[in-house]
Amino acid sequence: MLFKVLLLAALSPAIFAVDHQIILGQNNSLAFTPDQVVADIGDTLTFIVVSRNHSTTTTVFSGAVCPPPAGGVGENGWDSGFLSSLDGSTPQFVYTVVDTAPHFAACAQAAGAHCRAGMTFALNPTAYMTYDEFNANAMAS
Ligand SMILES: [Cu+2]
Repeated sequence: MLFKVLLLAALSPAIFAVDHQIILGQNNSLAFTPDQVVADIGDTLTFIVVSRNHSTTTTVFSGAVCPPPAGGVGENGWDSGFLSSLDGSTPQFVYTVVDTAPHFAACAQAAGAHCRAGMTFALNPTAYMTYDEFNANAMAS
């Protein structure tokens, strides 16, 4: 029995990994839908651009939030680069969660204009680093 429990624990990231789909530009909006996700190590985030041309790029929680810098920031951060759906496609970017730290991201388009309009996203926000505070920081940056 103990062996089975340990085996299950060892295999669980692969068995129970969840793919979280996040839409960029739903209904032509400047938004990530949903705007925040709680995920475990091994889960994936699949960002899907459905209108215009956007990116998902990690940035700082406060201060110079917008625009997020090319390459993203933070340990285990990410940068999809610009993904255009202007040709009718729905390009995707997949990020595999590798830690439990909070990560904050935004769209890098238009020199930060999308970011300042609230096109922001949080992975594993905390009670002290909430999505709402991050988004307020972005809109004020
Ligand atoms: Cu954008």
